[in-house]
Amino acid sequence: QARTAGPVRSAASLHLRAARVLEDNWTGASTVPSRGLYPHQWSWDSAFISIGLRHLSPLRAQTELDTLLGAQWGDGRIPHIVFNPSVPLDAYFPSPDFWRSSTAGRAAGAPRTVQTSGIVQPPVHALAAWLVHLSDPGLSRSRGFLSRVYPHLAAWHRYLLHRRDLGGGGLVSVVHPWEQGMDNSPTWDEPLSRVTPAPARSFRRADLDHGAAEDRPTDLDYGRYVRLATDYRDGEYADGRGEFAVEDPAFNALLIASEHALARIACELGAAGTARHTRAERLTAALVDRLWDPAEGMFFCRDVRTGDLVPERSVAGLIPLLLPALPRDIAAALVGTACGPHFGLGDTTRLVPSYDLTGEAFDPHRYWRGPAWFNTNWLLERGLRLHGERGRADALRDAALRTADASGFAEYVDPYTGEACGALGFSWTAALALDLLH
Ligand code: 9WN
Repeated sequence: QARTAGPVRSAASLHLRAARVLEDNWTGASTVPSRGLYPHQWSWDSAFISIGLRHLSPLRAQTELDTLLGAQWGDGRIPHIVFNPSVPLDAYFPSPDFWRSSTAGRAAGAPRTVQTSGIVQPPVHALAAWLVHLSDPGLSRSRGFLSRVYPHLAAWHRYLLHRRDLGGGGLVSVVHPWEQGMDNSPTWDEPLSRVTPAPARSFRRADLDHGAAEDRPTDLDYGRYVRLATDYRDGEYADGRGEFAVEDPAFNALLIASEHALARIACELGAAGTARHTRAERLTAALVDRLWDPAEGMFFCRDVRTGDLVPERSVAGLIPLLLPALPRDIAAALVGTACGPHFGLGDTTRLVPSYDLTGEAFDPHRYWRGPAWFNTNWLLERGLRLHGERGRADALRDAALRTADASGFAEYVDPYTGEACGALGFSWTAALALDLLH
């Protein structure tokens, strides 16, 4: 049985502590994920951060998203990192001189004045923009927030749906593990094994200045990350050529949830949202068709280069629970899998782990190979609530709040004990705790 972390300390003081983390990580125009390990702006972090920030300052939440969208490329992609020019180059690897966005990304329309990476991250942004709007519709309307972000978000979805349908089945492919956001998930082991690693001496891992080596991806993982990113850059960030192309259920589910949000934004702006809702439903059907495994009761990744499903159980395969148009029997099967021996929800684990508890590669401390993360648990809490699982959703919310607070808003935690791993004072942990509190 999982240990409990004691009673939630007062909600008001939890609110204050979470707000302080976000205050400390605020740079004036956006929020860093963590001061030491991640000193720039990250794409999906900012989306989650704005969802929490809206409870402190809807204006700051709008600014967070405006800053990110200000770095969008002409082809519609939202880069996974927007670099802060005042941070030394050696503070984070890969740095702007690796990505060379303003030169190598010229053909794809990279901005000239701001340096960014050239890959993307999961499209949580339209969902975030809609939630930010709802927190203070008056302020949002008076500042023209939705009419300003809508064309950017529409172009972003267009890029993904048109340039990234590498499997030809209507779903989006990621071309790098960093794009999906669960960097060293065992899901990538097989598709990555075909990639020749860049030599370890050709780069310096700044992450090891801040994080424990046994909690982080290995040097071999990094060699492959660097090789894939180098090849993408050297091909001027043109899509469709790389060795690595994977359809991931979480990435696609977040796109679909965001497409539903974009439909709501369109309605709020006086346009019809029906076509977008219909497209979201069509994408949900494609997700089921291409990635659902009825025998296992969860979604899996499809390796586009081999055409096969990757038989590793990652939390990414549960995230489609977030989708309103999911068939009832599939939603019920996902809840069963989350509560079963592989993820232990409401039973052996305190929070849902990032990877199969019974999997050979399971490691409770190594990054995305087992630890529990707060963004995925927040998404599952929403999914449970959406599909009528109120008791389970309440229990998961309480566990997330206790664990976020007791761990010092850790980046990730041991899924059994809640022990803190990675950075402390991590922004999306604080932000999503704030959101669960409200
Ligand atoms: C690479 C910022 C990011 C998160 C990712 C997480 C980690 C970066 C890294 O940190 O990735 O993008 O250096 O390890 O895996 O999900 O967005 O918090």
